[in-house]
Amino acid sequence: MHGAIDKDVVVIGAGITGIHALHQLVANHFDVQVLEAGAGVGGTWYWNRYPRARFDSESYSYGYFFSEEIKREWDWSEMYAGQPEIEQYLNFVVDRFGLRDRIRFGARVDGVTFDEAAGTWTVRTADGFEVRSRFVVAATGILSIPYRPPIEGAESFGGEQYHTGQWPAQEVSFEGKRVAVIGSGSSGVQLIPAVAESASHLVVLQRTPNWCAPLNNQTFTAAEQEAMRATIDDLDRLCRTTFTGMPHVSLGRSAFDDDKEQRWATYERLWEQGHGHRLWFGNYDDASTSRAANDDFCEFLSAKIRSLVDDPDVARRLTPNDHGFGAKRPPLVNGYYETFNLEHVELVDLREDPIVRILPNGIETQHATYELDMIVWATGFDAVTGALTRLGVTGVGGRRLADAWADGPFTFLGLQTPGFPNLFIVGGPHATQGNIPRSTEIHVDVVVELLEYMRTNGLDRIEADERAAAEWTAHVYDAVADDPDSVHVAGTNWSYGSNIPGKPERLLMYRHGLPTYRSKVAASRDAGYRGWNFSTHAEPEDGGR
Ligand code: NA7
Repeated sequence: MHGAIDKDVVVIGAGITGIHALHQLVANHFDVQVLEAGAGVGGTWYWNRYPRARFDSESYSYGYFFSEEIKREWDWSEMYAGQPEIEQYLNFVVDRFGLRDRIRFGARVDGVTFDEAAGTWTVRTADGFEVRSRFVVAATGILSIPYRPPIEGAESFGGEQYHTGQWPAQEVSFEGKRVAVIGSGSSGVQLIPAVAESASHLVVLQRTPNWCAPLNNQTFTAAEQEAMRATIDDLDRLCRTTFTGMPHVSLGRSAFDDDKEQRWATYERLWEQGHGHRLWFGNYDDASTSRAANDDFCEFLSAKIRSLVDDPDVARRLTPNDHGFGAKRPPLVNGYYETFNLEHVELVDLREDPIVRILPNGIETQHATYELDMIVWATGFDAVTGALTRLGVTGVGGRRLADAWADGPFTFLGLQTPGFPNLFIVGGPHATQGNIPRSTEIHVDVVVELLEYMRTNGLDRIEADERAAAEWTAHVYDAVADDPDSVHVAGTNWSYGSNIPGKPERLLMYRHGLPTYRSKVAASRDAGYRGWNFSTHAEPEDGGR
């Protein structure tokens, strides 16, 4: 290998995926430096520490499967663990394998520059640290840049303001306060019942209602934990067979194979007993793909909302009318709808009464003024590409990644972009949407496999082939090619980038499912790593096919 380097690999981010990458690289004898902006590990699970933040994938299915020690030594206390336990888990993993001293905390990367002559990357952080490496692995997460809509007057507000995605470490008290929550996505609907418990008045400012499903969480007994540990390899195998990497399997028949009474009895059973996303993925096979089946299910859900919310007008405003169930990731709730029956909780429909401005002492809408002590922004993220385009990545010929992706991300397998050799992205754009760790573990394994292949063969430069990236990106978009029966209806959706004004609307995630993703990786490998161009830095040679 040529060019003086400090480390073989710099990993950016110490969240779920970065920690996994660190472990696998160290286990394979690569010298690694991790740079992490936070003061602790966890990434998304470090920053999103708002009350009641929790998994909506089953805890055991979300944990790491790569290590027998972790599988044996860790017990989850709940079927859907809360943020504090998730953060503990990630700290446990880091310490169990002695990885902490490889991580530099408080290190926000603001420059990643390719040196063509040396064939190396120089990674800089905002606090002036600099490290030169042969490879960079960006594990910056898909939900790591909080988005606050630019509403006039926000900086003039004299009370407390928080974003769910950047929640402070010290306790935030809602006790006796007049609080507004803006946004009703997954974060908002988790937080809102917690705020209602102690606030003197809560105003929920909702632009678009979502189809929420009951979480039906449960705590595990010691016997249940033991049983989960004993069968964890079966769970691993099951998650490998499903489209999303979640342990739910659809019912094996179409909605209209049953008459209405049977169908609604099935929905009722799923609502009462179905955990997590079972309502979505354990439903009739065509519940999310056939318009008629989806409409029928949405009718059931609308009736549920009406049964849970006392005021029919509030129930109407909480019922979506612009998208079908599953067109957006359905938030999972615990007591959310019932919160609106409380005297001191108010729902403002921003489509009927938009925000005009934020005042020093509250929020002014077109029809009212709300005096407030606190505003909580549950307004989502510049998702998927936001963190990567802010890293200050400059590749071959001084080309910026942000410019290369101006029209949307362009990748091969979601792992690399042509023009940025030796820079890998794990769990970023074009990664499979679903159960995140089940998707990103494949990325980590492929990157480590490629680095080992290069080491064995004396290669030190790898770059995605332009044509392979064009084919891959087109294949990603194929997943949402026009389908007359589709339940996808326009509206904002972070997985298309449409929640951020001005961001190009592109499908940002891979929607052909994990089994297909795996088969694409295997096809490349079987064809001698087709789609990648390898060379040694001294004598470039085309190893791609
Ligand atoms: P989401 O799902 O992007 O939700 C953001 C919410 O903020 C949503 O209700 C938005 O309404 C609302 N929003 C965004 N901009 C505005 C403005 N300008 N005015 C009013 N309301 C606004 O983010 P979350 O953090 O809840 O969840 C992200 C993911 O985390 C989730 O999908 C799970 O995978 C876990 P809109 O729908 O755009 O009308």
